Amino acid sequence: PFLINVLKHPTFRSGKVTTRFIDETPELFEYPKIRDRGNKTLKYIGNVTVNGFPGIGKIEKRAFKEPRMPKKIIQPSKELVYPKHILDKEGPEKVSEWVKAQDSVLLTDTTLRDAHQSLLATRMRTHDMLAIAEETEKAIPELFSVEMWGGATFDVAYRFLTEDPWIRLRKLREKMPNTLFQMLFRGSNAVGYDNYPDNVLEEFIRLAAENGIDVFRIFDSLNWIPQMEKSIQYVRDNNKIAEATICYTGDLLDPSQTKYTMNYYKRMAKELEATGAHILAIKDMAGLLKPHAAYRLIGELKETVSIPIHLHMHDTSGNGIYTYGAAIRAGVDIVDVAQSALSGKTSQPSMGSLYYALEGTTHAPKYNIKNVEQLNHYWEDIRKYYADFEEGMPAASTEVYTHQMPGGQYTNLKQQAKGVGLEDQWDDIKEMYAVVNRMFGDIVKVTPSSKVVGDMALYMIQNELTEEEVYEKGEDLDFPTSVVRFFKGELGQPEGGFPEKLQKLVLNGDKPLEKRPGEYKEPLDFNEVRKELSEHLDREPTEEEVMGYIMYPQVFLDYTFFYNMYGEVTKFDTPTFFYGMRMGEQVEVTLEKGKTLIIKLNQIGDPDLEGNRVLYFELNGQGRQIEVKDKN
Ligand code: 3PY
Ligand code: ZN
Repeated sequence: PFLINVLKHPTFRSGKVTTRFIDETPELFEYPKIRDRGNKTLKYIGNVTVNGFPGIGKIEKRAFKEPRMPKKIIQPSKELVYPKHILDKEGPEKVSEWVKAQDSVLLTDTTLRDAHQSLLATRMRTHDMLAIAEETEKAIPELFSVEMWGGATFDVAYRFLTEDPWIRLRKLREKMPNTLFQMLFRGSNAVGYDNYPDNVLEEFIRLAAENGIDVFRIFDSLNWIPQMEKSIQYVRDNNKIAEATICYTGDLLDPSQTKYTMNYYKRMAKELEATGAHILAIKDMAGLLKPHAAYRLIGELKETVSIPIHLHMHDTSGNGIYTYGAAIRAGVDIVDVAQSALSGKTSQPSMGSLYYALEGTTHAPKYNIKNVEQLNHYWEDIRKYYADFEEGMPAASTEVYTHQMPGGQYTNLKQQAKGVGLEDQWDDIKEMYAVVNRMFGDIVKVTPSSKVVGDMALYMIQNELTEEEVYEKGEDLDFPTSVVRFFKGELGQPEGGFPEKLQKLVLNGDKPLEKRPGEYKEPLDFNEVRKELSEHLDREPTEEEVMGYIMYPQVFLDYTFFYNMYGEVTKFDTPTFFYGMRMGEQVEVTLEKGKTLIIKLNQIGDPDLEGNRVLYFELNGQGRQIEVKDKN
């Protein structure tokens, strides 16, 4: 049809074809571009239909209903204050003052980040976030913030979803201009597992701020402040909110606790306040903070620092709401919750449950529960799309108080165990996790230190090693790389130092670092990296692409490879993205306003000798065939 349209055009027939002809009739020449995009789309759908999606394999596509959207959102009063407006007009200190002046507890909604990281292996797609973003801002404008970026989402977006996390950030920002956006930043590990040179942290924070992040929750996986100071300063330099974090571990009220005591937390809180934090976060990444401990911890920290306190926890034990109740009575300023449909278990406690638990009390959060319940219908329906990623625990489990595994790691480590065929030994792995923690000297366990503990636990189970055998055979053991790096000091220094005997065995003659790892690193030459990447891409990369490449070089290159092959797969609805199409089914993919592809799958041919199948589609009414190699 492209050629026919051109041939039939009067100018073409008159023979006066100049470049102006192309300029003045772009619609004729658009066609190959759309055709190319159409082809890529069919290639993707054909491939996922025949071969399934990585990690879940080939599964018959179920019939999903359209997710329910809110029907009637009640608007808030006119006097509502948006902390985002305070930040933009008056700066971060004023936001801290405003937070402290509120009687009611404020909320951060983690649905778009930690909730799906902890329940659905971080697989939530931008498509499903964007569809509810505007409604969320309208329905709960009283939120302190929405956590929607950082942690594992950066890596997973590129690696598994063929999405650019920077685009996710910008698009959500367009839809939610009045809401503070919050990210989880792993201090000197940024959004990776490695230590980066200081100028990389600086550049990452600058770009994140420029693209729309307002609140940076900065933590270190060993609670080592030297690993956080630079990041706090860079956030301040960008006039954004630096939320410096203490990771909570152990049990504050356990009389045998000698390391992570009230004095430890108070000392750390004071130091973080002195580094220039605008807010202090208590990050209970595993969900170990029991109600009475929370009351004591928050009460005493409120006396210790004058910045507001933001509490984060996971509901793994099922005690989350009780702990929040106690923390709120003790005066905590902000707590993290998720939409009910994505709350509980290894995720955050439920926003709706907290509402009713506090109804009528002085500190009850202010928002419209009916609005929230309507949003929750949407999430109830969306969660079904991701059922095949639900690897977590079936219900609350109090074993977390023993193994102390972070909520975000639970599904991950289980996947990792499955990958090496140790799925059936999951109970042993959890026990070994606690043993390894003790061997390491009782460390804070959160990305990336939690991965070190997990890797060692898997290693010991896989090689049938007991604790004693590790000490006996240590010199001949080939410890996992992450364990060697940890004992070398590449993640920084744990409270109380490393256990010497084990460190000697693991390092096998190598000397540990004595200073902050970043101090040994030369600043990165961004120009060099840009040049290198432009050779891979065959074009000039954006600053954000350069940063994606710095964080995850191979993952980023693989992402661009798939992007070039399949195009903007973010435009597909989620069932089509994960499961492809059923025979006879019709789906619509809107590539941009006014450009919708209507796709029907008519037939799948038998494989030829090489295993290739022909898929017969209709694309906007025209027959199209795509050949796909059947890998099954
Ligand atoms: C992350 O670093 O991704 C976490 O969620 C830690 O809790
Ligand atoms: Zn968390």
